[in-house]
Amino acid sequence: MPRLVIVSNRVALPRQTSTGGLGSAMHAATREQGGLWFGWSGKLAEHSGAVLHRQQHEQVDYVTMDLSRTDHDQYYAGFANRALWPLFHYRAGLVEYRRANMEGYLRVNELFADRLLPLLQPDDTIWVHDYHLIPLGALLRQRGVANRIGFFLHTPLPAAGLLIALPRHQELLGSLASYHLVGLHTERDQRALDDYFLHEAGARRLADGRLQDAAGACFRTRAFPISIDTGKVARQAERASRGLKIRQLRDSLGTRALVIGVDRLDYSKGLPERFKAYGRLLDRQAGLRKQVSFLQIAPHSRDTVPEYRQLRHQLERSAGHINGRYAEPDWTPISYVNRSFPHQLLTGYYRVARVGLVTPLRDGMNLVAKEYIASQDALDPGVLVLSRFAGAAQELDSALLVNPSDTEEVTEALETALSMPLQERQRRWRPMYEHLCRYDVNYWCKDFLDTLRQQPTGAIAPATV
Ligand code: GDG
Repeated sequence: MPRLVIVSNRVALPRQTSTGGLGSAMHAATREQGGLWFGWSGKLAEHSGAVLHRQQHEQVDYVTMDLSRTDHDQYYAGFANRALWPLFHYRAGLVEYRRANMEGYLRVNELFADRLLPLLQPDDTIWVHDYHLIPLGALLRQRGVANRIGFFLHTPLPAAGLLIALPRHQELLGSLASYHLVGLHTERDQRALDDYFLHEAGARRLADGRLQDAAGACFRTRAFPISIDTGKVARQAERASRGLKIRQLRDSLGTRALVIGVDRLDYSKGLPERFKAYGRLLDRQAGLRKQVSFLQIAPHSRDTVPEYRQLRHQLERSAGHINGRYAEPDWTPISYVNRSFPHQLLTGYYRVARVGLVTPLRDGMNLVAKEYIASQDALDPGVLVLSRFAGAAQELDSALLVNPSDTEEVTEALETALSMPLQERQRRWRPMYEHLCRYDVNYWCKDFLDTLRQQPTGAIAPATV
């Protein structure tokens, strides 16, 4: 089997706790067939890419490079996280476009291409991940790489009408045509990309369903909903639930129901709206006070981006306000924790929680929703309250689906979840769990890579990025 080369902004090194969704999925892929994983080390140095750090574990070579402060600020904090991330999450008002940042983004993508090139072998299958590295495929083609290259976008993709607001969108998004396969989480995201190419970039649809851009490059787009290692999460949760920490949590709850939220601290996750809905619940249902506790775990992320710092302060105020208003000496309504926990412990918390509250304003997929389902006890499962705007809602359709901006709707869903009889909880949970057992992360990887390896090679026009 050809070697698999994974390229992503960050590399989840072995034995490192990662709070991103990509890490867990990729370990599963590389474990199977071995290969190379290339990316940024997460560290800063005087010069970008001056040395490559190498590590080998099981069958995988991990190769990373440092970035200079300027490259980091322009490529990562600037263009990727202040222009592309908000745009792709439908938050046009938060987009901060600066030409220097876009140039930094292209420069770092060039550096990725230059440093990766000597590490490649002719029959490698290359899999590039996420919005940080959109132009990488085209830049590798310019350097003569003819291998099969696939790209997977982990964020949503908004409608073409919004995408064209990005200066130089043709250059950026048009470069996707250099991949053989472009994967997205949902059919809605795929439609958005197809529409963009067909209506804004002069592409046409070929008889075999692929797209051909104006320069003649042919590529396939398709939805591949990412998933989790369902069996592993279920086993972890079962084991964790017998551990000391989880027994202590159960004891401290007594008969109170636990509502849990677990998210990277990010404005796409709808946390202020969620806190508001929980506050409204306590306001409307005085009888529920002291009967329910909300645990929100939200490890910090992207602290160098101003919007994330503002969000932190907003949430601290909001949690403080709710606790100040409703807490009793023997009851804290919200426990708001900004630390990261070992994953196994997290699955134990999911299992104790009567309600999983997952209400992003937009989310490519949302693995927490899937982990919550996988962690439940079949005899006494909890209820998932899930935003319609998470990609996961396409599959987890027997959850209580809500519009996260509709405070009343989220509050009502919480009420329904907290009073749901056992039979209905089981009836809703079972099909979602069975779906996740069948469509787990291994299925996702295999499906993407099989599809990539089936794509015809050749007819890839040199790209113009
Ligand atoms: C992006 C897209 C897409 C969270 N807190 C802790 C912790 N986590 C783990 C969760 C889960 C992962 O992080 C988060 O994944 P999500 O999918 O929920 O969200 P993003 O990080 O935004 O991921 C998303 C994903 O990529 C994959 O394509 O689904 O839409 O935005 O696995 O359990 N893990 C540990 N401690 C924590 O405190 N160990």
